[in-house]
Amino acid sequence: MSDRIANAQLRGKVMTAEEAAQFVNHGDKVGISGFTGAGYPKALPTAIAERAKEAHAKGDEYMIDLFTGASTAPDCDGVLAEADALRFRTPYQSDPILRKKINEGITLYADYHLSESGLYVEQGFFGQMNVAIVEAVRIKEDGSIVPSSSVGNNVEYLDNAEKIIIEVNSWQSENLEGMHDIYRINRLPNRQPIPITAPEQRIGSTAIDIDLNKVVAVVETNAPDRNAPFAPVDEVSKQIAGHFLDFLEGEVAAGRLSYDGYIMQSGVGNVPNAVMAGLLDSKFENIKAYTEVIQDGMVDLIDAGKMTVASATSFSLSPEYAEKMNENAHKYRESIILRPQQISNHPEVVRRLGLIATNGLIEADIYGNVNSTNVSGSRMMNGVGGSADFTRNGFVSSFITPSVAKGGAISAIVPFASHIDHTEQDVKVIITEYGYADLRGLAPRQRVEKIIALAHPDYRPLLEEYYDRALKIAQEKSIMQTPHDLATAFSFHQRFLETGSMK
Ligand code: 0RQ
Repeated sequence: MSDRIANAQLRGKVMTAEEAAQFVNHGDKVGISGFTGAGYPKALPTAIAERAKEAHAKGDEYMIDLFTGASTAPDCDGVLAEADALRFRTPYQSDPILRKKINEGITLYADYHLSESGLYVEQGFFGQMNVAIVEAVRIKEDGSIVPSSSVGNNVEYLDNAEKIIIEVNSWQSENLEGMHDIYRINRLPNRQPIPITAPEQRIGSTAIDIDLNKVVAVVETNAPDRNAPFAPVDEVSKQIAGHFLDFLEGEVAAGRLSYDGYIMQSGVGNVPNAVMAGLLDSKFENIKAYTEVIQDGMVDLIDAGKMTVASATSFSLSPEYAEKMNENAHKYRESIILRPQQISNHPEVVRRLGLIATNGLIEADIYGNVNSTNVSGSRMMNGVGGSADFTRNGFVSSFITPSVAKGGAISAIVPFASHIDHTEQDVKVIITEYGYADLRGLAPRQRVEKIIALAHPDYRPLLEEYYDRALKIAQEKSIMQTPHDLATAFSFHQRFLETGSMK
């Protein structure tokens, strides 16, 4: 048995994943660790999926409701979705098989703000949590657990579930201990201010104390986190990163930002990663991140001495960088803090710190409403994640996107967003490879020209034509605040559904 389990009582609970899966029953609400492919349980999901397949082969029902930090990986969400073992899923996912099951109607999906999902569990909105399954680097002598490469909603699940299963993963570096900062927010009506006034502040403990009597199983694993590698930075991403830096330079010129101490939040994905590559060669120094995930680009900024601290809830690293993190965790824990997602994404702290938020989008409309989640208004992509936690509360909230998707068949700029996650009030800057539109201080009609200029040239005339038509109708009827032609507002989407292209 691994010396990573230092508590005698819990050493007595060690068993196989198959044995532990017997504690997870049909209909259970199961809260697990895991955030963007980091720190999810490696053995139980497959064992639960096997139980589901066996039950289904016998004609029995077996499905669970699964709660996580955010997305996980093929050997977690993927295997469970494949086995039709997921009845309900929240708060975020990005697995292709699970996405298919959600869109086919097999799995119900509740897409919630990541800062609030743990709160909902505490408040009982989902009913009683039955099982918490959490990956740990090690179990300490007193039974408290050192989380692994993410914290997510671990505390909320461990506190609120009836049973606890711990996976101790020896692939994760023991030197991650000391990187976490575990802090519980008092329940209402006893809330106090969260005492974070700078990203580098630590306010809690490095391990999670748990009720040992709830632990029904401890499972030992040795398996890597599974994140996809980032794509090489392409020309479009480079152009977007360039415009983003121009925007930052403009903020410096206007006296709203300094080259020293820019605080960033960055969404996940290839384009945000390219922006970080752009920052490597910029004039910005002493960059700090108060964000949700730490990706390769941030590690590069730390290595280059450009970034002094990164506070997040999880890693979202390529396999190469995950290995590097494991080898050098003793060094990185000096500049990286992993917090519960209620804290990493907390509106109170985000507003106080005055950070610049940067996220991706599916589409923006000509007035600046943004859709991050539902393709053509209906098909779920990933979820809102933490993008709204940061967008609503950031000092400046920006969105970065290529002007087209799917080889040009889809325009990221549309007449009317077919689903709205971020409203015109929250979206301050939009950036594509054609430039940036600074929407601050502008009324809806003043934004239109700037936003259409961001669209791909193939789509600009179609958007201008739409706006002319909308204006004419609005003038006739004296409804000029946000002119629309409702009859054709979704014509781009309709054309795409009918022909496979918005053109
Ligand atoms: O799919 O690879 O199959 O072609 O979306 O698109 O351009 O690589 O951009 O990786 O930044 O993702 C909104 C999905 C953008 C992401 C979204 C398709 C496109 C491609 C990826 P393919 P890109 P990104 C904090 C922040 C919500 C959560 C969030 C997201 C794939 O940013 O999930 O912000 N955001 N969290 O082809 C159809 C469109 C499309 C489209 C792009 N209009 N229609 N498909 N795609 N636009 C982190 C967390 O919360 C964890």
